[in-house]
Amino acid sequence: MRRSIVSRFAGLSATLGVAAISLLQGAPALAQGSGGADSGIVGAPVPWGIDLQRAGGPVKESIHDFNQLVLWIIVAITVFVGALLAYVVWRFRAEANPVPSRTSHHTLLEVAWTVLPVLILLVIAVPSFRLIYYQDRTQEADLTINVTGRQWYWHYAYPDQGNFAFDSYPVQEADLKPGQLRNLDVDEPLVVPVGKNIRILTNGQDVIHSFFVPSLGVQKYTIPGRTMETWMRADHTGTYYGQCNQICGTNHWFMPIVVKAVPQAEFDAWVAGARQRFAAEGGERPAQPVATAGKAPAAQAAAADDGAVLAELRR
Ligand SMILES: [Cu+2]
Repeated sequence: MRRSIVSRFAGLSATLGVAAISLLQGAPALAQGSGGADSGIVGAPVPWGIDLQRAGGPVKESIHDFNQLVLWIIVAITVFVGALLAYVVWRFRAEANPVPSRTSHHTLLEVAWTVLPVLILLVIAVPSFRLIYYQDRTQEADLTINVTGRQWYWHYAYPDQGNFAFDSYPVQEADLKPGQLRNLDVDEPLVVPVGKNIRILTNGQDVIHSFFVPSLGVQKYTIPGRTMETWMRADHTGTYYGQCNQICGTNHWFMPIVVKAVPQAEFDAWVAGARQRFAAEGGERPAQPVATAGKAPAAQAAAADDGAVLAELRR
């Protein structure tokens, strides 16, 4: 009995240590990449990063707040239980307490340790539900973007800006330019105006994918035959990275997401250029043969076929 209490205490000390470390690294800047003054925020994972990614908009800020609340509740509980265990180990050790009490019930205590956790759960539940509904959709959308998950790339459409559409593929490692992130940067990022509420409508073409950009606090499944809604807003210019985070097949890794938040004027200029560029390309581009090389023979063959057909059509 004594040994088991000691080992439980040891386990708890370890838990406390982890909690203390989490607190020490509370400064969000530690866990994030930080862009220069020109590039704005960079929302991306960094080596040895702990904590959530830095918030680029209001949804992620709310997630941070909720995370802080829960963290402090966990810390308080851990400290309380740890202190209680330490006291019991010391106070009721065999030397100090040779004749153990045979008490097995204590009504007041039992009610307390039932009611108190219920109250704590209520304190967590209320802001949790509020956050879920806040993330769910925006009342006032400034523009809508349709996001389609496909095996294995993203397809974006801008119905409010002339309904142009394009595909987004990752940049191959050999083609990375300085500052670009391996397995995260793409050839055609999703460009959005800063400070605007963007309604995201997701759809899947083949299997379930998931549109996930952690620094903007957005995650939504893309399900075939079903349109789902969410929203995001970037309050700071910058580049926000994400990935498909639903295991969707061989090239699941092949679906990074880049959201570039730019000032309205820059967005308008991009839209004007993009409408021409993607209209000329019919909104679709052949899958890049190099992209699928050595990954999935079937996909590679299909991509090569599509590419050949489209290349033929263009001649
Ligand atoms: Cu996917």
